Amino acid sequence: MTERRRHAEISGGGFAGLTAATALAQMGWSVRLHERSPELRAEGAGIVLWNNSLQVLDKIKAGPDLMSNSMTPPAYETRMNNVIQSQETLDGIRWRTLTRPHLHQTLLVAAREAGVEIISGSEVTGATADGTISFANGETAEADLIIGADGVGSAVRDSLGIPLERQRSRDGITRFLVPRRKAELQALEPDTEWDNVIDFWNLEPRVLRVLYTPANDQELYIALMAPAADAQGSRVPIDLDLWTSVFPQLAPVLADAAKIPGRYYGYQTTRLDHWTEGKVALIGDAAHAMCPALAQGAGCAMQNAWTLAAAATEAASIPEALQEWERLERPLTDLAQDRSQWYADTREMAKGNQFQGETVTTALYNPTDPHRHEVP
Ligand code: FAD
Ligand code: 5PR
Repeated sequence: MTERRRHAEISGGGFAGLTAATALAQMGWSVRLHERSPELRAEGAGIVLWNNSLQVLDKIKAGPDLMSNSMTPPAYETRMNNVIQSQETLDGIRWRTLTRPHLHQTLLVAAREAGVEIISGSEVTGATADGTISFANGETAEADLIIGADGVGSAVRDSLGIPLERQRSRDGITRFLVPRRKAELQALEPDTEWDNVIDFWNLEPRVLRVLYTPANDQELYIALMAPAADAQGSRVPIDLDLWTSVFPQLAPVLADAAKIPGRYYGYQTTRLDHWTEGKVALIGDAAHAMCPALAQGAGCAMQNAWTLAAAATEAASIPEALQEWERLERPLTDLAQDRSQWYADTREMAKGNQFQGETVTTALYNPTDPHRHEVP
């Protein structure tokens, strides 16, 4: 007996949508993915991934490609007014730093190899609980499963009228990819290990922070944080004199950042009343956008993409399976959201020694372990 191949339609070609599409296709589904932009590429600079998403990337066979152009820095260092507070080696925690374009490209290759049909320039306008997706060009399509992975402004979510709460924070950040310039930085500060992640905090006399994250041998990810109320600190392109006066040891890479237009993102959290409705499920920023403190937004997106694909594949009834998936998986993402929001509100990361306890619960999670919800 041959069963009809089940079909999924996905809105959004970001990290969430590409991961879900690849996982479903590898699990035997026919999958169409719609990306509104005419081009398939990642915006933004660098990213940190932890065990939860690295396990998923292994499962969808994107691991080797990812490892080829990423790194695990020797330590996560935290400084306050340039005084080292901690150098956490994160022993026993799997983590990688890389660029967003590299992660996106890796996922795109995996999706294509898995047989996902990717349609760029295709804008989704909404979906219904009974499995109809609609497009800006007036067309509609039917599916056994529809995934809204269309980001923080999700059209799929909004078409379903799912109630949400949005919490904004006082701080925000501008992110850049620049050349490493390790030799120049070493000349300025020879005793510094410039392969570390270095989280340079200044709270007094003024809140300004630079998160320095080597992404590979050539590329450096730097994120510049300032309160939204600080017009000069949050300005783009950045005010080079201001940033260089506070962080003189970073002068060469700040000069590169100042040449890039940049965009200031205010920290915010989006919480939904529910993530699924009938045959529709939401994942990624569409369902659970979070502050970046734990570096878990994309991690949770990929984790939920994988567990959703697995749950739907095993399901006798998709709507019931989706509800059960949310019940089992959502608490981990809620925790990451709450914890990240708390760090954004309190700026407690500045104290150093933060990567322990609940802060790393999501980072250590293995969403591909079939026994993960069993009580030991
Ligand atoms: P998106 O990346 O927003 O992708 C959505 C896609 O859907 C886009 O391609 C968009 O064009 C498309 N789309 C939108 N509307 C439609 C439509 N109507 N029809 C079709 N397509 C549509 N996470 C980490 O894990 N580690 C980090 O280090 C990290 N750092 C961060 C730093 C900052 C400052 C911020 C703001 C976030 C950070 N994140 C990090 C979070 C991470 O970037 C996001 O959580 C992640 O990119 C979300 O992926 P997504 O696929 O859900 O959404
Ligand atoms: N961690 C990472 C990051 O990119 C940001 C933050 C923490 C990896 C911001 O860009 O706290 O803002 C943060």
